[in-house]
Amino acid sequence: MTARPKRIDLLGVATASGASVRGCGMGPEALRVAGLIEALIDLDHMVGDHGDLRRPQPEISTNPSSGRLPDERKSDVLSLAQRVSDAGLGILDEGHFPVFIGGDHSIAMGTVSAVARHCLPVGRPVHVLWIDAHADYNTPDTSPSGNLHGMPLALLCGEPGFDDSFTGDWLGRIDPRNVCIFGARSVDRDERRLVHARGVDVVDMRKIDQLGVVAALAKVIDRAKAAGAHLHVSFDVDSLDPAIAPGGGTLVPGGLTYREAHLMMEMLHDSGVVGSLDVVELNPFLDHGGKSATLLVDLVASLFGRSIMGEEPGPMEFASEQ
Ligand code: 4U7
Ligand code: MN
Ligand code: MN
Ligand code: MN
Repeated sequence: MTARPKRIDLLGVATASGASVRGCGMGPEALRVAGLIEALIDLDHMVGDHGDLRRPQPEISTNPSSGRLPDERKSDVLSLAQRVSDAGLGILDEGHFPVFIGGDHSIAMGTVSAVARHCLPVGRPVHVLWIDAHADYNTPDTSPSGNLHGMPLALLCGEPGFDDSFTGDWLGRIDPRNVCIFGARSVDRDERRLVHARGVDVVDMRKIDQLGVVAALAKVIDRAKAAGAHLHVSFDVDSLDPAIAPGGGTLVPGGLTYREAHLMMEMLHDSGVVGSLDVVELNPFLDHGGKSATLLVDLVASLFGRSIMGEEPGPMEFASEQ
């Protein structure tokens, strides 16, 4: 059973600058409206809400034909990543459990680097569980789209191919052999070569179909436990099947089912190794009446201890009821 974290601290990052589809900047507010804070309080957790980080100016296009220029979006992503990293480090140094709510997945450059800055100086390894339809391991050379939400893992793992403007606290902090991409079903051609070459563990949907989520996830948990690692979970809404979670800009059929996703969260809770969480890529504009937002809140609640029957009774309690 997990020891209760002292306090759960939410940090919203209201941005879509890493994506080409707009709307996931509204994700943090939608998760609050869907009852994220109330669900955690209902589980007897203390919750702090740090509000949302966002770019200082509104996202107004200066280029009516094709939206905001790639360079503008890139500088947004980089400056936000640094601010997320600093704020996340502050939360971790206080001893609280950070829940980062996106925003597009480029914010994970900041979230994972916060964890690395907190853990690595004291010799604690960082393992990353990246639950996603995609591998997010493109570099500017391999990316078919140029969108930065498809590149955070490559940056975090120190892939070459990024220009000098990408210097920051996130660069090359993570050992790719400590990363597991879980739920993948859309990996680009050259991206596939990179993840193989670097030894990233990819549990794709076929493996999940064959092994089941329990066996597949147990391996990840056992590895993190054996290493005494901090496990960071980065949950992209598009890991879920589009039928149950339509609120994403890059949906791919054949995703995790309702029960598979819940069972994963329940196992992660019981493991006690998870120390930080991202919930990213929710696009309320594309969602169907809050369906995906509500599901995400329920999944986060499962990760923080909600279960169907409540706590398992201990042997004494059980005996006294006979
Ligand atoms: B997400 C893509 F080409 N691989 O790089 C790319 F298919 O954070 C998609 O997982 C990336 O939603 C999706 O643009 C990024 C594409
Ligand atoms: Mn992603
Ligand atoms: Mn994705
Ligand atoms: Mn996406």
